[in-house]
Amino acid sequence: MTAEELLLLVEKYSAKNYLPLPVVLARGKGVWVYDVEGNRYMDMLSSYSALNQGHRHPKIIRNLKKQLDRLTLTSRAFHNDQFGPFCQYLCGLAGQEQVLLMNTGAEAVETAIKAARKWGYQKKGVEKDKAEIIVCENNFHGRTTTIVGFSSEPQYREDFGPFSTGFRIIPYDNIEALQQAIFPNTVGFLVEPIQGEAGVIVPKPGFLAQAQEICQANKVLLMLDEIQTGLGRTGKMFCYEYDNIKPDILIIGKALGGGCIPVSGMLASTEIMSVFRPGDHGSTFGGNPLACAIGKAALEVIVEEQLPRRAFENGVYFIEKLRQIKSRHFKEIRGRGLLIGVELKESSGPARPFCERLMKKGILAKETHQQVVRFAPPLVVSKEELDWALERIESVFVE
Ligand code: IF1
Repeated sequence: MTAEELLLLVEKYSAKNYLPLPVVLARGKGVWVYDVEGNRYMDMLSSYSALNQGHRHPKIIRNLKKQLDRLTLTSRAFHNDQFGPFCQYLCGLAGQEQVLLMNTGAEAVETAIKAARKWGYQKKGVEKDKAEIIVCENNFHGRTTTIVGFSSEPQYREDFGPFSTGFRIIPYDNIEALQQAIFPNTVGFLVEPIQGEAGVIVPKPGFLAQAQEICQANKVLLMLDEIQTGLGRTGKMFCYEYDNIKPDILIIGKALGGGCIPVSGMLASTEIMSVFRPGDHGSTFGGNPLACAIGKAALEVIVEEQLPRRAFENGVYFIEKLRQIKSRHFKEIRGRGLLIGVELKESSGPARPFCERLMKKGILAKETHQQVVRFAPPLVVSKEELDWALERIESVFVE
């Protein structure tokens, strides 16, 4: 089928909950994807950081195919031989005692919310159904009705109410606001180390360390959503490492699935995880043998290919080169590792037309909110490939 014929099917049979760029992809390898006509593009979105290892990484695909020929799904009603080794490897890498495996990021966030509340009632003595969790303005933690209920983005909430109570919104990167938002019923502070969807907002150095101090002093769980920033994206295995801290609850997803299937998890101490008793929580696919086999291979690739260090070094290089581009459209270039946002001036109009022009030059990037173009290539990208991209980025932003 031609791209036009395929797009007609989408028009007719799919909900319009996205406005994709007009490109129909058919193949992918590494940082490159190919449309149905065979045109090549560099993927500078990495499916919102779910492709840190690149498209169809050989080791991940090999492990996937091997597991496909053995066992794919058992449910957690029975054990499977991939589950324990993956949990052990993941906990070791994160320096956490236990993990509860789920599928999507939002599910892992919901799991963390349930854990924090239950911990609050059972371990902190918070009054039943009065637990509060602090979140930040411009947060993005997923699309369930509970999660969008504490979003500050009107579009994510509009006509989806009524919403859950028990959340308090404070400004991001504001320690005083955090201190003032803590009350006896506060059980957790849920926050992204860098706000991705908000436009790659990097907090002041030490923000997380100060937040942890305040949380510890008030017996509040620090719950870090590293679904987008984790697994090497910002130049460290986990973004919180920049502040030399470790969260009480760590939430990961996206690249944990190696660019193949949804794998997510909530990690914490045995003390926190012990609030879950058999039957309290679960999911049909959570911890399935295929997900565990892929998840372990996905992590091994990140470790063996030193993707956090590569993201750090290539990120420094890429941001430096972007800043050398003298574009009248650039307002600010910010980010860490290979999570980079280029904010355009209002006078330049919205970012979307620039993304369409980038597409015509062979680069697939996505705007976030109106004015920011996010550049987040797979972490396996080479300097030569970044140079290839920089040439085309310059040709779009410098007339
Ligand atoms: C969309 C962006 C949006 C996330 C963080 C949890 C989740 C995400 C920090 C939920 C998911 C995705 C979802 C996708 C677009 C993308 C996204 F931030 F990455 F750009 F929307 F804000 N925490 N982010 O980034 O994980 O349930 O999707 O597996 O919903 O449009 P999920």
